Amino acid sequence: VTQPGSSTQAVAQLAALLGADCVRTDAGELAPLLVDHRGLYHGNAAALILPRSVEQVATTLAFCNAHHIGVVPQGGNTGYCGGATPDQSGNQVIVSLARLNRLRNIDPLNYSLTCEAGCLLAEVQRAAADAERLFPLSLGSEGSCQIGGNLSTNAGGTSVLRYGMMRELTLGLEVVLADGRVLDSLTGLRKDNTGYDVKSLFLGAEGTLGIITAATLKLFPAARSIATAFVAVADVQAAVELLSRLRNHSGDRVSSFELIPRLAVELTVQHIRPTVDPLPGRHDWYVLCELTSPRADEPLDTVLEDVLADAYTAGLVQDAAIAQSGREAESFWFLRENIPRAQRLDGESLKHDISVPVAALPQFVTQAAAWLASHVPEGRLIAYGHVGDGNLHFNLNQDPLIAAEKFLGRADEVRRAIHALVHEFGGSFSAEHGIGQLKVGELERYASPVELDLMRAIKLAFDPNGIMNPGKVLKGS
Ligand code: FAD
Ligand code: 2HG
Ligand code: ZN
Repeated sequence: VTQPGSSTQAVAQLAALLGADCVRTDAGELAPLLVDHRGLYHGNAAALILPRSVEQVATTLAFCNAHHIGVVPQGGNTGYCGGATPDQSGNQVIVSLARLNRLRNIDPLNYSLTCEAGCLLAEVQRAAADAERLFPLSLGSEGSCQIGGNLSTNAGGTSVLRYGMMRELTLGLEVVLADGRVLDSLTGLRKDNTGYDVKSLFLGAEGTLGIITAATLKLFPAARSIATAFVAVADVQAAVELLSRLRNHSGDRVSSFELIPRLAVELTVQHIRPTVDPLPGRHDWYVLCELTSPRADEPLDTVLEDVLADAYTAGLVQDAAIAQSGREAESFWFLRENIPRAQRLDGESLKHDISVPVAALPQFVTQAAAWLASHVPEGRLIAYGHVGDGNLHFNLNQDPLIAAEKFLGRADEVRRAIHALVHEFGGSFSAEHGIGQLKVGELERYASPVELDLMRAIKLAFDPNGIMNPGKVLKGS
């Protein structure tokens, strides 16, 4: 938003306000923050701001607002849609939350925890576990993504089925607004009907409305009984039916239910050591399912075995391995969590983070797979993920015999076709990864005019100068 040339002066002023230690311009230090995790976007920045306190975040935003400088909040930079990457002008500043990483309070009786935005998700899970509680959000990137990034993308992952997405796991927020004012809504209240739920607008806003500096999160009783199985299923319909049976017979103890196609197993075994294929034969589809209970004496293995045996008799299940130890369960999860990395090591990918109603998933997969088989010989379908939420990563990997450019050249057409089919099924083209800069056009295409109007009005009310993460989520913002 600033004029070229004025940014050097602005950076010097920011350094004077915050201290030189908080304002970095070294090209080597900035380089990894200027490219997104998937390598889709490359930007530039006038500086990296590394605040140590909420007051320093407020000072930064008040200054940038007064000088119309674009601000790009950045957490762990693991996002999938280029939301944390600045534009190429070199006039924007990145505000990293990495040093705002204190656990402020844990309240076991209230089943809540308050932490700063820069805490890593894995650290928060550990802090909860140390207090014999569970913070259930679980993602493959949990060792490097931050709570602020999870809140801002409304992250999902592998336990949404039981515990919900980040929005449902949040009780309160502390946010610095675009003009530097601080919204302190860090309440641990479970019930609070006092007017509009303003804080909820920052969840999933991808840094376009303000910077989240802290959150109060919901905790649950720790899991004391766990049963995990890697199951070969007849098809996607069988997976959906198995989920329903498991939920019913276990008293809703299913915490994860992930669909995995054969190609995902093969690529992970091929590219990532030490991945082990849990079953001896080859099957088209698998699910990785986990049952958990806070009771130490709940016979979840027996429940799982019984349901799987019945499902085998009914022709839904073809084979299954029930983990005999925590180590074996970890090896099943190692396979699942490494699918994105295996995809990357195997070549180029086209990714579609879609959801449809769970019951419609089998029909959607059948139709979409048939279209791909007849129209896109350059790619191999690798559809996996959170089937219990109706959310699949409906991805394609480059056929090794086809040149990358030829495969990538099909991206727009394939996206168009898949998202059109998702729309027909009443689904979403952005189930859990967000919009960022990658899907701004898709939001324009699929959101209703009323929704877009309201979103623009909210943006204008919260950020009248348009400094917060310009160009992300809303077109022309
Ligand atoms: P970043 O990438 O740094 O930022 C993401 C967005 O949030 C940007 O728009 C940024 O500007 C904004 N932002 C960051 N911090 C703040 C803040 N404090 N205040 C305001 N705005 C902020 N996602 C899922 O939903 N489910 C999954 O299962 C999942 N699995 C993944 C597995 C792997 C291996 C990887 C690499 C990613 C995965 N993701 C998944 C995507 C990603 O990890 C999540 O979206 C995560 O929540 C992003 O957190 P981050 O700290 O890296 O955020
Ligand atoms: C997952 O569920 C992530 O593993 C990443 O959301 C999905 O790479 C992907 O498409
Ligand atoms: Zn996912």
